[in-house]
Amino acid sequence: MLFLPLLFGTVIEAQAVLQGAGDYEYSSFIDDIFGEVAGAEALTDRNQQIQLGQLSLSVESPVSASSIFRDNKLHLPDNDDLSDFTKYIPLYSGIVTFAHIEQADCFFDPDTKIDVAIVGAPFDSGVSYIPGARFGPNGVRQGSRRLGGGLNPIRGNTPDSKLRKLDPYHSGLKIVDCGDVPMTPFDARVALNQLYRGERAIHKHRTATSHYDNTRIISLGGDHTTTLMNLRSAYESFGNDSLAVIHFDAHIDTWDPEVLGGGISKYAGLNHGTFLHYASELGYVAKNHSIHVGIRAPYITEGDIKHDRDCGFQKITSKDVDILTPRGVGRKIKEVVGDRKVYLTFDLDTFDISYINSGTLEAAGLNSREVLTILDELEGIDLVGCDIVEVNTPPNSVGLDNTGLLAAQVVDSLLGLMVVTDVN
Ligand SMILES: [Mn+2]
Repeated sequence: MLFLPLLFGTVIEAQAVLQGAGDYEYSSFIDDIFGEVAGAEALTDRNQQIQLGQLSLSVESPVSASSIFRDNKLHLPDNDDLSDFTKYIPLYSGIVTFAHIEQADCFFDPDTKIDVAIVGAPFDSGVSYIPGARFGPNGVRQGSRRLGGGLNPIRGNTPDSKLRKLDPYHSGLKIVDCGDVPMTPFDARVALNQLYRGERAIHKHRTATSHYDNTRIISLGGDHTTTLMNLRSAYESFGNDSLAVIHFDAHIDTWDPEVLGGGISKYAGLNHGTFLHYASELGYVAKNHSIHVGIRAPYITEGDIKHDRDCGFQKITSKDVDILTPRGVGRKIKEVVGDRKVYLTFDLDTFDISYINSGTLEAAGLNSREVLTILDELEGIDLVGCDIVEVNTPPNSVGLDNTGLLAAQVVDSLLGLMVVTDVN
């Protein structure tokens, strides 16, 4: 009981300043909640008393908490009135979609117009080290609950950036959450084909207001093997021309299947460290216009360096970020991709081990500001598809919340990059 009168005393002091200064009606936050705390006359008298030193802000204050509640009874709505349910929805409540965007039936209702679709790829049967990314789509959505609206003071790198003025969630584009592609955990070959067919079905939707004819996809992984299917569907849907691939990762992921897979079987050869070898071989990767960012994991054989170059990739290591600066890294990436159509794939292990849980953690990684600055520097690229992968958020895992939250923040940036070129 000691604190409430002091709190209200402070409010009344603030009110005295405003009343003294002007000739407008003033309603305080407390007034809005409890009704008028005290009559205007009583307040004026009391303020004068305080200013003259005749009244101190003590527990003997005539405006006590009990008198406030007694004089300002709560008036609840009618028993059958639910109109206030739509006025304020807590961000931690409700059925969870990415950033509270609407859910759509992307697979069985081909007539729905969609500009950007978010879809989960819950799969981790291609991991060489730590499984758990099958829970990634759910982890990203849980981590995205505070997103979904409003301008962001750090979106965009400069005050005159278009991103700085962008609220991607209310830009006029139709952005939906498709839920997840149901990928069987028991046969990776079938599961990856399910993902391909799911993405193909989404890509076939027409757009609502976007200047692209086909729906663009942001995929939530899932281990990095899933990117091969994302790339395949994007490549086929956007002109059958190779895509400039921006690959954020601690690892090169172009390993020869004979090297990472051991030549045991063809099935074993396709995994989260070899998918870019296959993507390159299949012609999805625009050679000389594709780049790795954040590389730092050891090579497996000496031949890996040449093989990686043959797959068409340049690279920026994690230490290069110190030399080039994050904005310099962004400029370098833009130089490399030019005006080609771009696919961006983001392995969460780009971040340092101190931030996240992922499939193959590596020390000496990037921090969250560096990543967000690099991504925003890519403003203007022709981004036709992207994904976040290796989001390890299995039940009871350490660091689960931060992992999902950081992954969601990356998706938020990717969404900004997709939307910014599509609005005036
Ligand atoms: Mn990877």
